Amino acid sequence: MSLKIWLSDKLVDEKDAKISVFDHGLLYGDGVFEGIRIYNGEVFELKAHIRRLYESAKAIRLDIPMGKDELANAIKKTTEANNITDGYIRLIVTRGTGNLGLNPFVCKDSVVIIIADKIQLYPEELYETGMKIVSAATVRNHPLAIPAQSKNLNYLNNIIAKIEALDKGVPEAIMYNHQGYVAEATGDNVFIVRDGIVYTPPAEAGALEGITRNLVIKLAKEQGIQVIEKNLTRFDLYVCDELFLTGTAAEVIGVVEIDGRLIGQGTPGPITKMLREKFFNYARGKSK
Ligand code: PXG
Repeated sequence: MSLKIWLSDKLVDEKDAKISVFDHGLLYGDGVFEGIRIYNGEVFELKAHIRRLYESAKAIRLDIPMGKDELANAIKKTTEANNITDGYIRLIVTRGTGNLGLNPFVCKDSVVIIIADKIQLYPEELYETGMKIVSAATVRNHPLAIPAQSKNLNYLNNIIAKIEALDKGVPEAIMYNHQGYVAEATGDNVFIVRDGIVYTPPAEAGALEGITRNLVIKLAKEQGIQVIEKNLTRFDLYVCDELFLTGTAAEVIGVVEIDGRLIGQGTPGPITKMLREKFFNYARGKSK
């Protein structure tokens, strides 16, 4: 089935959804994006995603050529035109067509692209058995180079770490920052549990402030669980009781082994399972 894609100011057929080879999004990775879920026909946490997109854009001095309400409307139109009730939205703003120089200001019009499609998920059994992961040797981008809070089209740092994971036969890798503290996984935030307390690295450690992360923190607190944002070391991951990742695609997924060290009993722990279930129900509108 051919999709309808939002391109700049209207819906077009997939085959006509094309951008210039001079688009700086392609030439330099100059642009920003969001990955958003649709559950039961509702765009999940739309306000938070739009806010983050505008903040990512502001950080790189990219003007988004439409207002927030207008953008929300375009997203809605795109999901409806493709009859997606459970799926995934990729929202992209590229710098637009320029020339073969770096100067972004020669690009007159930034390009808004909205794709609504099915989502590629981890197999269901991985949530039951838990995931094995490794530590990446590739250091997370220095925050004074590219801030992790800005979700931009430069994903090579993450992709190189993802290749390390795949080369070792696992789906994810933990990335550490220039100081050796845990930053995040290649497309997910990191949490550990120790003695009943939940810990996650602060954004300053080089983590994207994940929308799933923020919700999981809220859901944990609602259950009376203490959540502490603090710097974590590789050692902390090795000796924790539970380790889990959060993100738009993965939701909440338990990790049972890292760098050959078993976590807890080698199956997803009780707090991981509870938070996964709370998040699952919240996202699907069962416990609002
Ligand atoms: N860190 C990074 C580097 C990410 O790219 C997250 C954390 C989690 O943030 P959210 O807001 O999603 O909780 C992300 C998000 C994919 C995919 O297809 C990846 C993301 C989002 C959607 C899809 O792998 N990354």
